[in-house]
Amino acid sequence: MKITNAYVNICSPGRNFVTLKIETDQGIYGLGDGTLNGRELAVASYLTDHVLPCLIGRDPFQIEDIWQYLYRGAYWRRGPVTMSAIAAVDMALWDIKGKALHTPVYNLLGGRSRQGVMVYCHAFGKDIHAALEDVAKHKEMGYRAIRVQSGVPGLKSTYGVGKTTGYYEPAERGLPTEYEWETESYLRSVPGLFAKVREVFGEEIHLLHDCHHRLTPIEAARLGKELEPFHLFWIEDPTPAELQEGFKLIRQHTTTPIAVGEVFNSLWDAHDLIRNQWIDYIRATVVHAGGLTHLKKIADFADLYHVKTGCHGATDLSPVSMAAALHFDTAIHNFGIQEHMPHAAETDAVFPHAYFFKDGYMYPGDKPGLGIDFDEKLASQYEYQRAYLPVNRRQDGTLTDW
Ligand code: GCO
Ligand code: MG
Repeated sequence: MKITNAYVNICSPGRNFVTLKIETDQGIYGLGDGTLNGRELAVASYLTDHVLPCLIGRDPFQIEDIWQYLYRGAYWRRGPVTMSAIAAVDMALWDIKGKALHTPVYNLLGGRSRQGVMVYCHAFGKDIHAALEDVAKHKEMGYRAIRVQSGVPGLKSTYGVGKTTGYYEPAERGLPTEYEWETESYLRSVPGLFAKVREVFGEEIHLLHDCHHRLTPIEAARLGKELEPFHLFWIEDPTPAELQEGFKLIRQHTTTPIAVGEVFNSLWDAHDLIRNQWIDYIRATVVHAGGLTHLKKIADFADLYHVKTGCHGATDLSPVSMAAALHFDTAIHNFGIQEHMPHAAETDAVFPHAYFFKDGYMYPGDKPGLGIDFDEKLASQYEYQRAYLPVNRRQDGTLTDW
């Protein structure tokens, strides 16, 4: 089999997505996701201008060799743009191989390790009362694990809390919006939120919380310690992770489990975190961390150190990535949990898919390959529109992590 053609589509059914299609001489095609929220066109150009010309004529079954060719062969390594582009190619090649062999991708990754993939959803509210109502709603929908975020007294907006109920989408069209931030008010409000959630909903439900890179290690240590009585499944991204040893300090002070990795793009971003057992869950994703080929290596390395996976699954990962993540989650042994933020109806219509949600679990479906398709005609009705993630400033005007 040979690759005969490959092209990138950028569309915006509800939000922007970068989709790669690779075609072969046997009529089989594969799909990959290269969406990098707020920087979509950079990945599209990296693919179109630099990667795709090198693919024509290659055997799509040689996934490892093509991965190494694109990674080592570029000389310049890593980075979110490069690794998202490589991921898009990698996903499409696994999709092609599955279709050619008439088997779902989870079979190529080792076969089923479990029946269903436990997912966590997002509940939020402008205050504790509204957040509790949203938790009740999501529990009713069947979720067994719920991430809870609430507005912080004194702040006009905060991460994870949508303007309307039910749907949270951080990227906005136009230039970046500015959010405001004050750590002390946040730290004062979070323990009260979880005390209340446990009081109302009991111990059975798994609870998660995303700090979205906003704390210093010692502040995160304080939060982790104060949340211990409420037995969270994890706190996520407690502190920016460029300094991996920052997590040592958090670890020394708290037994609240720690998850990190949605902005990572290679194993090297998590190498010290994993081998020192400073984290419990690695959240790298198939699209931003070099595709299934590299994510499998991250998971296998993490497995040696009792670290489980918890793949990022926000709406800025297209349904192609969600499909790939679910095959991965079904196959690997050290799966922990999968994030699930349902896409808008327009997105689902453009990407018909075999995966589905039932009673707190998701399933990749049994179609050959990734079990995902792309309706290019429908996609052409949704033109790309520039959109950015917000930026964040403290109340005195200092720019801080969003
Ligand atoms: C999450 C994430 C997202 C990111 C978004 C950025 O845990 O789901 O933190 O909400 O902010 O994916 O593009
Ligand atoms: Mg997050």
